[in-house]
Amino acid sequence: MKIDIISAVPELLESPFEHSIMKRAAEKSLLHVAVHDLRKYGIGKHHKIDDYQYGGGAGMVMCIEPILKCIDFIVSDGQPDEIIYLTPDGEMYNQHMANQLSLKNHIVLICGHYKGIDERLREHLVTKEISIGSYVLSGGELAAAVLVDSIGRLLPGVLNDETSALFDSFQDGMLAPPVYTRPANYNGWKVPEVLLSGNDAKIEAWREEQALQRTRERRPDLLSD
Ligand code: 6GU
Repeated sequence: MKIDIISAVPELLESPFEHSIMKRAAEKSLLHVAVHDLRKYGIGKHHKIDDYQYGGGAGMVMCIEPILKCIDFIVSDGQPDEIIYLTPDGEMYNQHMANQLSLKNHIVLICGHYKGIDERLREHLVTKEISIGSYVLSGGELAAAVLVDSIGRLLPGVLNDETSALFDSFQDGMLAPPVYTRPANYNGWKVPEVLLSGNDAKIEAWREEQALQRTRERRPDLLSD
């Protein structure tokens, strides 16, 4: 899979994919992430990428041309399946969307800044608009990192059995059960007895019950979906 990210602050995306699971995905050539510096496609000698908004009001708007030029460059390497604009007024991101996007071959992420991008790009270019939560970020870069990580770990071959995405919270519509490691008793803080019992069926039943209870308490919305 290839993910192109268009950013006015590419420095923000220098490290997130260079460690741990994302690093392994790149090394195995399962995921290729390319970050494009929007300013390279800026207008005039100052490489302008934003301008005042028509009708007045505070805040700059990202111009059409630099983004289209960057897209032209990306498309020369093949037509993407989706061009996604990251914006607080987009569709709320969730595991289902991550699963769907992980099935695509090539997606482009456009990181918004300031007041956002010219609306005409949203009408004519963008195929999906995504928000990662009900709060405002200074730019779409951290949201892009969230998408890349959540999608990348779903690609076949990225995770091994131990880290299998099948056991993630949300993947079966439930939160994950609590987990424990040694020692079994830390100054009186004890691991639940059942986990030490060696009875696989009992342990599995306990985990299911805990996952259900945790989901009921913390995210009842997941159960009603
Ligand atoms: Cl995708 N972008 C920005 N700037 N803020 C956000 C967001 C995205 N999702 C939630 N807040």
